[in-house]
Amino acid sequence: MNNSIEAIVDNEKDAELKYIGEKVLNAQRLNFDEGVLLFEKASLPYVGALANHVREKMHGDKTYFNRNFHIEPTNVCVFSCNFCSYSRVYAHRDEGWELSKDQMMHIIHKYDGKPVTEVHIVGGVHPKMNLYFFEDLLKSIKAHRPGLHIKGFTAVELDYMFRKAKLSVEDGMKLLHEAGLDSLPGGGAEIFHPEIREQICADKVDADGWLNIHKTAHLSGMHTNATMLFGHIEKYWHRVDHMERLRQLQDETHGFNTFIPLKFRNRDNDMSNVPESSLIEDMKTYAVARLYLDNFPHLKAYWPMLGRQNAQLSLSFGVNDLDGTIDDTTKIYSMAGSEEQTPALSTAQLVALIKQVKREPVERDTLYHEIKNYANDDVHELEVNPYYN
Ligand code: V47
Ligand code: SF4
Repeated sequence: MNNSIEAIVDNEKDAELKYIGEKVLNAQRLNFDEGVLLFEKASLPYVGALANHVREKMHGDKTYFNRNFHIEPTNVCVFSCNFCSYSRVYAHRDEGWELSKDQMMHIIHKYDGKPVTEVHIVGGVHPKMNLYFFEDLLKSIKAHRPGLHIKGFTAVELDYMFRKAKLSVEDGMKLLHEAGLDSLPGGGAEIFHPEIREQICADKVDADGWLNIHKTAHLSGMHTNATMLFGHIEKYWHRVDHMERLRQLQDETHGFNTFIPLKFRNRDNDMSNVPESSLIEDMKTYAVARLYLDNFPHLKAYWPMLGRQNAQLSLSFGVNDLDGTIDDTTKIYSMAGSEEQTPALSTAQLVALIKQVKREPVERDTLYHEIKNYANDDVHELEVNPYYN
């Protein structure tokens, strides 16, 4: 039997899906309706094979990860996103935490001499932690460790900080960039379409505001990521609409590095009645994202949220990046019901996970410069049981 991707497309019985497959083989862009159709009609093996074809054409077997750590300045938040299990509203701020600059610098110092390349700073939106507080923090981090890449602040946090400081997005971004901010994480995007956004996170920055902040970062020479919170009350077309808006901005700026679909987890939040999506839906979402976002270089599965085994599986559905060896699994997911209770994966464990599924582990920096390829390293520390992990 011929299992080549050409034969898989050729054997597809549905004419529309076959046509989409031919477009993928010819590197032609999918349109909105084709994106929706893939979600609605394609079998998992079909969409997976197409996504894997694109993944291997772009990256071969390479699977990237980095060495990073997180700082979460506060979980106090002025907003009240219904899916969030993490924040404590400002009125109940005594139940939350707020780190001082010294406490955050203490965390930075803990990594002195360790081979981490990135700090990811993200948290709630605290009214007292303003633009100038973070400017000072960024300057102190860079003064202490200039080579550490600072990926920080979602567009939601930035929108609030800039508005409060009465600065334009351009001026606010310039100030933080000059203070040491190197790139933006992808959070806060959720689902852009107002029909859904108004139901799940009505009070924070809207789609145009989010996109404008990322556009401004791109135009000032910074790279950013983009997320999509999926598997709750949205329909397939909302996901495609979300990706369409990102694809259009990327055509303009080429500033996005990575797309990160985030699976909605339903524990301890105001959407606990909404069931979580199935593994099949999750894999399909990665695959369609790989096919639709033809101008995004990377697709990331965030393993603390997805679980290790499913993250391994995603590497056959278009994913080529597993985020990092996070030392302190971010609380936002453990509080929302992610099964990942173990606080960290060592580099050896992450390498082993990737090798188990016959991919090539590559340590990268934030901007995807290769630091080390582990293809020929013996993995001594195969702590992850291949049968029962
Ligand atoms: O925007 C909140 C999500 C995001 C839940 O850029 C939830 O490299 C699932 O954006 N279930 C913040 N998700 C985290 C984030 C991120 C994470 C890792 C890497 C990068 C990157 C960015 O967390 C929020 C929201 O979409 N989130 N609550 C929940 N219950
Ligand atoms: Fe605040 Fe972010 Fe949680 Fe929304 S998702 S309530 S903005 S911490």
